Amino acid sequence: MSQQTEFDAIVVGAGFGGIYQLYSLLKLGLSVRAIDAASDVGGTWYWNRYPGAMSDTNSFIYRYSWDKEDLLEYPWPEHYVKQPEVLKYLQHVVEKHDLRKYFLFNTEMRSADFDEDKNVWKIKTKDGTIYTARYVVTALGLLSKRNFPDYPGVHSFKGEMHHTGAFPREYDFRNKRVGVIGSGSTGVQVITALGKPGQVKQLTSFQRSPQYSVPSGDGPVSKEEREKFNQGYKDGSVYDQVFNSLVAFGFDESTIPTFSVSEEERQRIYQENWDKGNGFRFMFGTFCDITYDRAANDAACNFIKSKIKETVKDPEKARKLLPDEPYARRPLCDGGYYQTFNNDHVDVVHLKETPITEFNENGIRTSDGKQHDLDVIILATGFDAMDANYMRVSIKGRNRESLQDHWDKKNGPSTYIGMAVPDFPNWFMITGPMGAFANLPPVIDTQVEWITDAIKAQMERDNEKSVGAGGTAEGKKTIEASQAAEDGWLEGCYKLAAGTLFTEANSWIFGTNIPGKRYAKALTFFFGGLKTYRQIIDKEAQDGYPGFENRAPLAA
Ligand code: FAD
Ligand code: NA7
Repeated sequence: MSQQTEFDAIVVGAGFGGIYQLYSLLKLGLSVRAIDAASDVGGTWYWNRYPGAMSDTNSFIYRYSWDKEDLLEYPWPEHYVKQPEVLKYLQHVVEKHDLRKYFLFNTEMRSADFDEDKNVWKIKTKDGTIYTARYVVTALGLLSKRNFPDYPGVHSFKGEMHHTGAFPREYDFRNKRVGVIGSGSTGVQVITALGKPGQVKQLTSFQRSPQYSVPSGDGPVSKEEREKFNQGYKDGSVYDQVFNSLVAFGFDESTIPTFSVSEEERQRIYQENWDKGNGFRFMFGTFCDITYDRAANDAACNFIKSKIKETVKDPEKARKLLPDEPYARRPLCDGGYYQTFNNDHVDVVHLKETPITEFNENGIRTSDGKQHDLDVIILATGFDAMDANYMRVSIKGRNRESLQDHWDKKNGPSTYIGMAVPDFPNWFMITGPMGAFANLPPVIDTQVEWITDAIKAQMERDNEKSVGAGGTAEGKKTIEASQAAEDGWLEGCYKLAAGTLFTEANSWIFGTNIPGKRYAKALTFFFGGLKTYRQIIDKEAQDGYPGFENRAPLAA
């Protein structure tokens, strides 16, 4: 029997976003498949298996909000979930809801073309198969295109070299000299894990920009703590707080300006949050102005720097680890990163002082002429984020215009409410550009539920008698964002971002981490917070989708 290729909807991606979207569209009665280039579900947590890989959102809210039974019963023994646990959790959700049969793995989308005559999308995959669907939802993730450094001789290294985003499942570095390039969230996790005694013979961090990292506050969750969280899930207070907050990290953001309190009180507040742990808590839970007021930012930086100096015993290592930029990237937290450098077998090379000049057979040479012999090089060099996952496939909407052409006109990625693009009918994105900057599972839940409602509303508008038969698109109208709506959203996003210090740091958030990136310095998030984001998109739905148009097929 030939394989079915016509569906009501195709979901691309099998991470948090793709799994929930598949589940939700199936519940609507649609015929759906979810495809992924990977060989199993998990997304981020399928690919990122490096030592120390974990979430830096607290466990109680790094999960779906919609499966109440799982919220109460699914185990999370520590305050942060580690990669194998998140992967297992997502696999569990898939099994529990009997979703596995709707996935097509090892199935990479290479192109998507909108057929205006029939109002259907044609998705071509790596093996040449063409799937037809009325609706497409892309959940490609914002951090899945890996960034590789381009040093002279990079391919001549004879040892093992792994990017953290595609790490081998089995490794043993116990007698190996390991170099880690990168000290963002991932580098900090790798170094903290491998720097512990007995993990490797020697560990060298090749660090270009030292970062501000605060303790995570990880540790076992006691029975009493779990009961308290469960009570919060039951009475609704946990998600009431999360969905009505700015960054959705499970704590109340501060409303106090840094210099409205005495120096003594300021230090007390920093210390209190340092002791509680979590990067987002430190950045947003201490004072309200760290991300936009330079003096407030400096004060927070000074507190963290004092902790680095206090923790790292070797003054030369401590000097190298001190950041010299504002505290304005996605905030980091760790389980003993700075302490790791007190181990004799762990060292740091500051690449701004002695840049890498070449990779060679035996390792890495730096500009001071020093040869660093290595057995393993770990590239914790991050991702070409956000729009990159869309740029590497060909997506063509109305008039055969590509998404890239559309974004070129704006000199950067643009969407309406982070989920739709004009002239790309019946096509929605999860975690696309210009969505809310916040803890992602609650953002994903928000977007999936909104997209599902929008599709349902469109089907009701078309007065469809039956769905689920596959290939039901012909004659039906589309739902697509209007150009005016996208323009307005973009303008609002830029206004919101104008005041933030985040624009000053080189990071994936603005695409400034990738040399020569097409849309460098372009905005990629809505910085107004999850609460406001939800209010705006709820109103869009309640008002009958005024930012969207409905168009009949040309051949109708
Ligand atoms: P992903 O999980 O990235 O899944 C996208 C999937 O799409 C991938 O499996 C990919 O193979 C597939 N795909 C992409 N393109 C194609 C294509 N063309 N064809 C077929 N398949 C395709 N976020 C937080 O909020 N808190 C955290 O603590 C946190 N920690 C993180 C730690 C790490 C190491 C990383 C890398 C990210 C972290 N994130 C965190 C972000 C994380 O990506 C999100 O929390 C979440 O997992 C995103 O889910 P998703 O479904 O949107 O995308
Ligand atoms: P990040 O945060 O982009 O960090 C990448 C790191 O790699 C960062 O320290 C970079 O230094 C460094 N880097 C990148 N290219 C090079 C080259 N060519 N040479 C030396 N060093 C380099 O990625 P992560 O994976 O850590 O985290 C991404 C997100 O995943 C994170 O925010 C969480 O949401 C999870 P730089 O700072 O550019 O000087």
